[in-house]
Amino acid sequence: MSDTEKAGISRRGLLGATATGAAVLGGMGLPRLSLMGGAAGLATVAGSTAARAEGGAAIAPGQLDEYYGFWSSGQTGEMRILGIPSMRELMRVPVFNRCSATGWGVTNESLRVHQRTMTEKTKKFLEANGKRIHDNGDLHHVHMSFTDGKYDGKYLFMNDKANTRVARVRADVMKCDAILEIPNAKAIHGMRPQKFPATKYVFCNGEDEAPLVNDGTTMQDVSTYVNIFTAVDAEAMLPAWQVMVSGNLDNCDADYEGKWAFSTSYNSEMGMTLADMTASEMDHVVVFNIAAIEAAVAAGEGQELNGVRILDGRKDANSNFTRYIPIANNPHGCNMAPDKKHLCIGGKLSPTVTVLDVTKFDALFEKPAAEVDLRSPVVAEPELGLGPLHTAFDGRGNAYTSLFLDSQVVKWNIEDAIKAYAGEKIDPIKDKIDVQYQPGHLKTVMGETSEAENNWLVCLCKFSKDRFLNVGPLKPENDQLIDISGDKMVLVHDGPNFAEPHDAIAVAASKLNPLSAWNRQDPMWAETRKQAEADGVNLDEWADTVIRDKDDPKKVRVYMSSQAPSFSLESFTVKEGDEVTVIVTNLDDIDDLTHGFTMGNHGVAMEVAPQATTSVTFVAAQPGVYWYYCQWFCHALHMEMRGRMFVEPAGA
Ligand code: K7E
Ligand code: CUA
Ligand code: CA
Repeated sequence: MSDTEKAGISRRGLLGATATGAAVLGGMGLPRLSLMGGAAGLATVAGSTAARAEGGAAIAPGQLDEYYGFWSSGQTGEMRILGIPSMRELMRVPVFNRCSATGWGVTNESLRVHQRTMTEKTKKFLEANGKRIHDNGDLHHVHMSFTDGKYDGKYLFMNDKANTRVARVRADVMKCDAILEIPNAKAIHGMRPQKFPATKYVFCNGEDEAPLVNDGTTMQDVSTYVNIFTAVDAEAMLPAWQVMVSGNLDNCDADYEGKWAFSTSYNSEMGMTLADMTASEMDHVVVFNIAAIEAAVAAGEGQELNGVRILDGRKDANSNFTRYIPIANNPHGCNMAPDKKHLCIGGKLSPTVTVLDVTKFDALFEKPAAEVDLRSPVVAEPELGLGPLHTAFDGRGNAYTSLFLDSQVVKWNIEDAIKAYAGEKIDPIKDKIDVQYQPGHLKTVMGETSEAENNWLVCLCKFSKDRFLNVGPLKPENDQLIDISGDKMVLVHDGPNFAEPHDAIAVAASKLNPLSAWNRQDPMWAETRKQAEADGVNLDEWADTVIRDKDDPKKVRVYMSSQAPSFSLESFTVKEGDEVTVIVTNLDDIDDLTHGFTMGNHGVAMEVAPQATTSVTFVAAQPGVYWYYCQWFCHALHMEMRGRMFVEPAGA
């Protein structure tokens, strides 16, 4: 029963309550819900009944959300932070994309992060191409690091399907500090941190298959194609080991004992066309045996390719690294329940979710694969509706599965599904709710940890169609907020969102404590500080030095400080064609006092947050006067925070 029901008032009734009613509820331990925000806070939702019903979870101005929502953004390539339950967008964190506001993808600090890569070959390639990076990404999944099955507030990890990469965001500053291009694999899709005992590995699924040695010699021979599962060392952000598998890898998750990782595979057929990929009756879930893999890696088994040890876990190899559990054709979601026991596999083409008891996986490895009943861990397979994709969980034993084709979320009970599978006459389905429209991932609060809560469900709908004002042929997605505190699910908010959040997590605000100003010694600009030291410049003081490199006279370094409302340099002079590096340290340490540096007509702009040192390198264009300015509103005299770059003719 929900708190509001306990109070004898239905949520919908509550939504229609007057400010007086709201004030009463404000004393009922629900101070953060909008409806209790008092008259002023209700201004935006006090329209029609419909508007009230759907604006129900807004938070009054000035009130903070209870949860951080970390959203992926698909092909936009960034991570987004939303507040839950208000669904207000709080921040965008550029990761795989080029960001005009912050300079991500152009600043030297971001380029160093972008260029962090495994192979010497790639490094050389990047160096040879100067600033060339992939500045697009397809970021489907974002997950936080764990300690003991719980979010530890340290890192967020995310995948880039487009360029086979994994990135890490530091939760103390909410900036990306590592991007790893994974060798040997193709198209990292499913990605999950190890839950227990802590996130030592980030498990990464390779979705597309390719020749293991992909040098163009066997392109047409699909028998040389393999799929690769990668464990990335979460701290070093380098590949720890890889396993070759049969069939592609879609979504993955990990258990609560640190023994297994598991991945769904929709193409066990290893087909190249749609017809081929859907030809079989059954696909599979691959179970990875971490201890067996680690032992083999330590013993130097397998082969080393591009600096990573690869083991053969394909079906024919009959190894103890993997088991292939048959699942109805083309499964998708792979979600471990907070009960630490049950793994739920979304059927996608099949109307079922297959429930696997992970405590039964040990038995699969006790004998060779051919001698065990690979379906023996299946404890339930409820028929839930059409197009089951992903499953989320509350802390009461309930599961919530998105039904893509039915445009619904179905709430069902895991234990009841197990009883029904065992033959008892019991309907595991508890409720269904229409969503708008075609849901993919859905998320409960901390439902991917052992601390699942029972209040909110966010459903990420792939289509919004008629839910918002028409903005042209390209429509927003629709992230819907559903109240799951009662027996019935209640839709409380529509949240339009830009392309294309696949996944999200909700984390209690108490788990995080981000900084309000940078630490001057932050590793992000360690290299820049080292260069400054070599140049005899103290970045902790007002710096206004222009240095021409002794060894490479085409290179100029311009050291500046910022303090509202001025830069330390009102002008500086360079020559046409010079490679100019501007280094700005923001000496302001007041909360929220971010400056910026934009160089006119050079395609250069960057954020300089409190106490940050950021730098950007560009080539001085044709002779003339160029204005630079602070583009981040910082002061009443912010417009006046500007200066000139004089570019002299090259020969002068
Ligand atoms: Cu969109 Cu997680 Cu890439 Cu399902 S995946 S919907
Ligand atoms: Cu400094 Cu605007
Ligand atoms: Ca298939």
